[in-house]
Amino acid sequence: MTSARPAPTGLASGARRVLTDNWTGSSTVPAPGLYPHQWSWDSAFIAIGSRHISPRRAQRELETLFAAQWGDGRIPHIVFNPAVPPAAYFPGPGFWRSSTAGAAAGAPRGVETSGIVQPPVHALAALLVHRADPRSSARHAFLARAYPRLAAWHRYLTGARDLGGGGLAAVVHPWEPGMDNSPCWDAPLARVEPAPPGTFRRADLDHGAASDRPTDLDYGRYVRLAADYRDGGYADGGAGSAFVVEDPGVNALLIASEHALAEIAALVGADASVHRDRAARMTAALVDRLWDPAAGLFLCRDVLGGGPIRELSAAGLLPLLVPGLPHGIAAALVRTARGAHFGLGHQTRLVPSYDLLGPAFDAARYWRGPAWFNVNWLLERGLRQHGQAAPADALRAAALETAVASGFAEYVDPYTGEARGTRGFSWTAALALDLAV
Ligand code: 9YW
Repeated sequence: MTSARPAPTGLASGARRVLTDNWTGSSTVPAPGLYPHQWSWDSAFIAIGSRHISPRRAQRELETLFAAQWGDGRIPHIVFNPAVPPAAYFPGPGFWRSSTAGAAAGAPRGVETSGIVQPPVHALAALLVHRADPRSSARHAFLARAYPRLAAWHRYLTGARDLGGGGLAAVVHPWEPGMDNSPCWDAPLARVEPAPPGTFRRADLDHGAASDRPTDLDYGRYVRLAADYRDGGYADGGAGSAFVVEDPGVNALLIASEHALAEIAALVGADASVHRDRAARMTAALVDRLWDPAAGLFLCRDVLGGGPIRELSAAGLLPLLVPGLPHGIAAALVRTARGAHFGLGHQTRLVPSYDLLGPAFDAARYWRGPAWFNVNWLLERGLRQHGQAAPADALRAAALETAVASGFAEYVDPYTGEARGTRGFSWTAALALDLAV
């Protein structure tokens, strides 16, 4: 318990019910219907919560994901469940064709996956899962088996994905940073010729209001980028990529996970210093390449367009999670979070995904304004890490109340807390449970 206030009534039982209903026997779906397979960063957040229900189940959640890792180290953003009908989700296994199109990159043969990645929260999740029950973890050699997987994953991101050449990991698709239709992608995406509307069918609109979701034009561009990446054998660094961006959220999570990996290395008797050194180098690169003192925020960088993307996204606050962040920068981030653009502690109930004053702000539409529980969980942790106990306590209380009142919604209106997207969303339940215990 991090604060004296008790969790709202029904939180623990409701959260447990969501996680139990969404568990398939080997992993947890983000939400039945809308997302019927296993998603990468969802599983990391889910494991952080489900460790409080069953540490062994949380270990298995991550192990199922790790089993789908590619030979080049990438952990795919979706692991497909072969029992789910192909029409249930788009783009499904027939689109990505990982076992054949990804063969040169070492895609596994026995399981179908997507070919892109999501933010690397996994080492942090693995460490927290271990700590929930070190004896169970030791009995199953959980960390000893996870460590080489996680090390290869980070090597992929810091090697093949250093597409800007400045020591940060780049993303090659708007789905990779996990914030699909963030206004940060509008400018780089404008260069992408959309796939024609009649060439694919959006399954997501069977489950969600169109006004809460990305537009058809967005989807046309997502499909084009993914198809081009697939047709190039999922090779990185080729001339063909039309979207290459350095995102502060992805890199902050990578650095926080690199610190966790150093701890894991020490626990399994490996060399922790390589991870500490890499975390320090990446922290310097993050500040050097993405910190914008005038904005008081980290900005995304359009690697192909050659400069910072001047949109204020909650991803730019996530470096608060980085342990060695210079004090002056951490203090500026806290001021920005509490200022008029994000309204923490006064204007908003939870921190919005995007600038309240930004031209593209929309309180209902996905990553263009709504508040998400994973972002708020990360910020709560970051605030606490930088000695901001009072705003962290307030954010925690607001997240718990909103999680229950919204029926564990996928995302909410940042001002009112009104539920948006799907309900019974796994990471909302998992992270609320983690904040409550
Ligand atoms: C998609 C599963 C995923 C999340 C992403 C979120 C959304 C759409 O749902 O992506 O079809 O992959 O933007 O962060 O992992 O919950």
